[in-house]
Amino acid sequence: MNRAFIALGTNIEPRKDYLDQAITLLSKVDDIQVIKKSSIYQTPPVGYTNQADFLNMVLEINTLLPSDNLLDICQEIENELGRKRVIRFGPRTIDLDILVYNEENMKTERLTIPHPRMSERGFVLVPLNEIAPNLQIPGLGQTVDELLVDLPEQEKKDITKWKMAESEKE
Ligand code: PH2
Ligand code: MG
Ligand code: MG
Repeated sequence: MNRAFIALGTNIEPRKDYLDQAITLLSKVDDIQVIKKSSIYQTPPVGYTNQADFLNMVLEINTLLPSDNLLDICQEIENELGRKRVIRFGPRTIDLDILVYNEENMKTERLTIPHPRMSERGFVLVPLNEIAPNLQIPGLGQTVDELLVDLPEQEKKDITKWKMAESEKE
């Protein structure tokens, strides 16, 4: 069995529905079990800033799939949920990024693991720290908790736990 962490991000409404649907679709894959879910966080856009705030969260999964097949599944779910690739780092219905896969430290044309920008991103480290603070990031020699402590305050100050408004609850 392989252990992996996947980051989810969305900034096109209905954002919460896109997160829920992505988790449902991942759970339906025979060779994937969702083990842990972080809370949902509201986060300011990073990289391309002229766009709406994101909802971000992180999942821990167990899977029998090799990492490149896991990537195929992530991309199929992004396509199924209407992801259009227009602007790099731009608005999206859903983004599914493999952060960590076992102790792998690898780079192919399609996939780099651990995710190359994860250690700079509060919107990844804050939810990941909630479910796996002691996870060692392969190749970095630091745990999630240590990376988060080292992250500049600027990158984490506007990240808040998200709660669904009363009016939106079914
Ligand atoms: N994803 C990006 C670029 N910028 N900013 C936030 N807050 N959350 C994201 O998920 C995100 C982003 C590229 O994948
Ligand atoms: Mg991404
Ligand atoms: Mg992506």
